[in-house]
Amino acid sequence: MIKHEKLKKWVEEVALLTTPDSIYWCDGSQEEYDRMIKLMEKEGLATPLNPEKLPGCYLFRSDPSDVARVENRTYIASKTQDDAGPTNNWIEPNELKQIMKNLYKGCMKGRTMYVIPFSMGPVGSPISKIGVEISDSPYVVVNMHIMTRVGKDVLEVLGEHGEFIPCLHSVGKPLNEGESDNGKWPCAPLEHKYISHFPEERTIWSYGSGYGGNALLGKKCLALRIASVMARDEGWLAEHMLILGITNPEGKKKYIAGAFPSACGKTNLAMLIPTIPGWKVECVGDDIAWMKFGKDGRLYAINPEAGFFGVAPGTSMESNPSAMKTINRNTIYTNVALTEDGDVWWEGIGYEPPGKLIDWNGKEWIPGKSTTPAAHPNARFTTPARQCPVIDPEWENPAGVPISAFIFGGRRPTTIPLVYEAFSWNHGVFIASTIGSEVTAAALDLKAGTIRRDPMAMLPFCGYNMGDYFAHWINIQHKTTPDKLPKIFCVNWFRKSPDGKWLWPGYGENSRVLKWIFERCDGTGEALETEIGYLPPVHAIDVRGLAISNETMKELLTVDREGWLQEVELVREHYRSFGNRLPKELLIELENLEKRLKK
Ligand code: SAT
Ligand code: MN
Repeated sequence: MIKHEKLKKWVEEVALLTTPDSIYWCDGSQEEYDRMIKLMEKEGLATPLNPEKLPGCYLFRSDPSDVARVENRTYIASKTQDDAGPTNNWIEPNELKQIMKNLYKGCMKGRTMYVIPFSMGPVGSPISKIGVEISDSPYVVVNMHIMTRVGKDVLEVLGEHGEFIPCLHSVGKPLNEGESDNGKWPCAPLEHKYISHFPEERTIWSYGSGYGGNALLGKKCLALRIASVMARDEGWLAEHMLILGITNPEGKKKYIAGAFPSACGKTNLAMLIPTIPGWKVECVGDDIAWMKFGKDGRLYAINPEAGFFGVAPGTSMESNPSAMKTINRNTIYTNVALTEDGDVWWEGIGYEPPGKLIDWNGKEWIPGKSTTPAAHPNARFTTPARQCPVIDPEWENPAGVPISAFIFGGRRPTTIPLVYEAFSWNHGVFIASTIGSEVTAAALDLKAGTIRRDPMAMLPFCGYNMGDYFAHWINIQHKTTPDKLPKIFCVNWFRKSPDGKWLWPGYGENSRVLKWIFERCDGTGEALETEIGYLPPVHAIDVRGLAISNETMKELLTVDREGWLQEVELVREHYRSFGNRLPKELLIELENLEKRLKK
């Protein structure tokens, strides 16, 4: 029985507002998972895949209007707009609640209301947080089973008075008497979609979308937007970062956390297979890191998630063999293409389609003839982290893993070297606040060549004013002594030559850069002091066995003074948008960089 009065009352209130046909409390069991899948199979929403090839795997096709997070419908409804800051959408919280209550009224009619108690992080870890998601989507239930820890033991930890984050979700598609979804993914039109966060109340309200980060509220909504606010108030870090462990041939191990804007191969890096003999990389997490200082003054990280919600297109035995070996069983596929023998296929899977396909829209797709992508570019797999062949043995350690280094990167064809190290914590925060990717011609609203800045890769995920977030990063160093802080590095796998060719091979070869980072943390790596930070001399990057010329390495590792002076101007412009909330420490770093470059 539910002992938590506040939770019971909230569930009753929501039921009164949304009028579901029934209420169901999730227990997180395999039996429950299987039952939900069967239910959706019957509704025509889940397609079982070939059990010989992909045991326990199912395919879902979402509505074409509901295929990704909707940033322009995502709100940080803090009491004042200034607290949400210049990078977030804002509506006054009472006004937004009124709008949403009108939408929620009767919205679960004809559906079951699922109550999903979940833990972000190992159940009972001092770094973990508990959430309860109410949702009318069984698709959400099964995905939450994989992505978080769902079930009875969570309610036990919660006890009678434990703290939880209420997460309310509806697909926004009530059913009339006798009506069913009949194979059609339920969701509301775009103008009715709201992904809302109330940071002071630590509450999430989502309406109208069934997809990914809009609906699996533990992920971006709780573990980043709400958690970033909690982290600010409580003195820790909730970051959009992968966590990996790297072991040298002598068996010495260090953990690294890294932030990259989307489309930089974060999941690939998290599961990288080193090309340098004797080195090993293991994965703690591919998307989110929660970090607190331990008693020893070091920063400890947990992965609050239990699964990977990864982009399928581009994932192949070449780009990410570990991911491919993770997703061959017990995996939910959304918006990939289906082969005639019940297998999956997507663009960039590494081989030609074996024949006719059914595309992500459910239509016939003929190789060589069809001109649209067979899989949606944001098609996803939801897969248990424990299945990953390179999952780190410590990945569920409730105490977390000690972080030695932070790496920040983006897609920058020019200027930014392959790797360099910050002079100090403040300098590292400065670098992190300026990362971004060059916009390709494909993004319609921005000029090609423009850099879309994505500070700490947190632009869509920071639950408060980004200027204050920078200040939090500056301040957190005082929780420990400088020698205990992670060292901060900037990496760039995406440099191009003037004729447009990649200068660095990337993928497993990135281990060569990780090796230097490891050595720097170990006190053995060589570095040159330059205007922009500590750069490895060419011979300090181990390129044995790699066909790369000395000239190319030099190009990757020299300071392009002209480019950097332009960069200073671009950063100045970027900083202007934060007004007087920008910490003065960052402006000082910018000025010092300019002075060094002009000397
Ligand atoms: O849809 S999610 O937000 O969960 C994934 C992503 O956009 O990174
Ligand atoms: Mn992400």
